[in-house]
Amino acid sequence: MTVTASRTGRRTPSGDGAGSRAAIRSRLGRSRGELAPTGREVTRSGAELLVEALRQAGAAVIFGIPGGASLPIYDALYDAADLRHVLVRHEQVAAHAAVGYARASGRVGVCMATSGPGATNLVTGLTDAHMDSVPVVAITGQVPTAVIGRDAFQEADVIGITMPVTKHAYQVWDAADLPRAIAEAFYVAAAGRPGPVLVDVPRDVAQARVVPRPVEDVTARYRPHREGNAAQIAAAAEALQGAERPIIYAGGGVISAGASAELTRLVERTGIPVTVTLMGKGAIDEHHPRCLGMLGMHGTAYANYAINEADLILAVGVRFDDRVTGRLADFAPRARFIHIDIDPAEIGKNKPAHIPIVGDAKLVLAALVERITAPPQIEPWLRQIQEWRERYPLRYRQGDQVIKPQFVCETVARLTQERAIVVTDVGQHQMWAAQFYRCREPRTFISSGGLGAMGFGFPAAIGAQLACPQRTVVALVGDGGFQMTLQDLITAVEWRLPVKVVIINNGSLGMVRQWQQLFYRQRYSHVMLQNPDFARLAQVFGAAGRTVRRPEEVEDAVAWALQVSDVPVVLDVLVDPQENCFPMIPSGQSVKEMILE
Ligand SMILES: Cc1ncc(C[n+]2csc(CCOP(=O)(O)OP(=O)(O)O)c2C)c(N)n1
Repeated sequence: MTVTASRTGRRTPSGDGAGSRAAIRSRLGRSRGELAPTGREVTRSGAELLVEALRQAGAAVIFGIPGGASLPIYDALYDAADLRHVLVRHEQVAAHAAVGYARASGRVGVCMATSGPGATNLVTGLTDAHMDSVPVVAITGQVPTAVIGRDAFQEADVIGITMPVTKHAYQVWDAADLPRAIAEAFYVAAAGRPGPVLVDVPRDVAQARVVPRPVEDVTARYRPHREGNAAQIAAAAEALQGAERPIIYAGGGVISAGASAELTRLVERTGIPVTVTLMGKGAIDEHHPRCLGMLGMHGTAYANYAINEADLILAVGVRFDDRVTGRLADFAPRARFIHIDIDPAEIGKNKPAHIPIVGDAKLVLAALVERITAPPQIEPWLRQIQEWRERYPLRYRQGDQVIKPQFVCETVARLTQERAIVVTDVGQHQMWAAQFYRCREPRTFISSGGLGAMGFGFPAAIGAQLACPQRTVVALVGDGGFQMTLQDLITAVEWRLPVKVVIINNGSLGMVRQWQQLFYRQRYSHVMLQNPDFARLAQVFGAAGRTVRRPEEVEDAVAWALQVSDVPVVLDVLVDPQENCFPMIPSGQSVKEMILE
């Protein structure tokens, strides 16, 4: 048998302009080559090497769907009983599930798709992982090297398409390069600021038989700077000690760095109040007396007032997202900023940092705590914040007729003692969940933060439940978003995953309806939903389902859902269709324009 593989392992780093068809064709012209083993060595197929490399990298669960271009890989997976492959029903689900898996566990999530439509279906999930800095490795099949760039059947230029939304994308042209590419992909995905990495494997490369080579040190070419600069850390400590109105603004970077204990220690050592982003929920126990909950567009009024009046902000693992800052010029106008981030590109991107510290949040916060000798004198500031807290609490009124969505979130919080892993979809319910479910630990609140991708919640809950089989996983979803990926109820049934899906059913695309009401003169353009009977639909899939219509049924229904242990549960909770999510800082505005209720 003639074995064909490229001699040059094609490695396509992001940013080399490799996306265009012309670029691919010209690369083709340059890189054809034959590599034939002598016959004496033991050869293995590229697909076998890939599967072995996945095992070596510690992959335990792969979410995917096979196809023509990935057939050789799936053939190798046939013999890999130790690698659990979860056959989902849509590749978008595979990518979101890999994200849920990674965010709940801290391990790299893995998804797999065939070429063309399989690969393009991953793109939303990869973009979500990119925006929220989640370590994911996506493996895609590709058409054979001989036809790449020739509009072959099911060909898509997945490197070009995903280049802007991955940390790195490889197309492997030499089967012998696969072990290194996979090892490197796992390392790059998790190292420094985490993110998605794609490995594209042409079918003939997966089929080619080659002599394996040992994998060199994959850490050599990419070593993010982890230790913060000591002088800057000392300056930060001094600034914190001298501040009168300091506040800590903590984000998802604290959670990915595993820096929650260090953050809590800093808060306790200094007494400085802390507010978290949507991604930062769980970075500190939100029941901590110094925690002000979430800030930003739908954050607590007292967190936003505190940020607005602060004289010093310690921003850690955050990116000054516009949902947090509103109009940048008006964000914390009197404050100086200390900004800690592993990604130097973040520092000064949206707001200039007076004390920039590039480094791993865990190491930097630990060093900073050591440097604090005298806590700042901030009693008047704490009193002021307490006053705001009492004057502007999160509130809603639950009557005895219609169910308020906030009450559903609070009931879930109460009955789980806030010890569950909560995964949300995108919309009003997401913000109510963020407001009323106060997280105690890191990795227990999972939401599509940066991208805001509807359809994320339920698949990510599948991933979280597979990562943490012993934990209660609750997916709080909207009736709109759930319909984007609900076909995978059958996957959850098949794997006996007891995910609790709680639909906050307001009969509309609620968040859009809210904006139309407030900012488009109540011209409700294409937001009302005709919904199926979700409870019956769940039962058809083999899941448990129940419809909840009245306030007094909510508690019992949630308690019932929590005790189901072997199938997914769908609670279709019919809530007040008029309810809006407040407080709200309208898009692009400032605290001054905050709508309280
Ligand atoms: C894939 C996708 N399409 C469109 C949007 C825009 N969008 C943001 S929130 C929202 C409404 C969500 O409705 P629903 O899922 O019912 O949740 P609710 O706001 O009612 O809680 C829409 C359409 C989006 N975020 N994602």
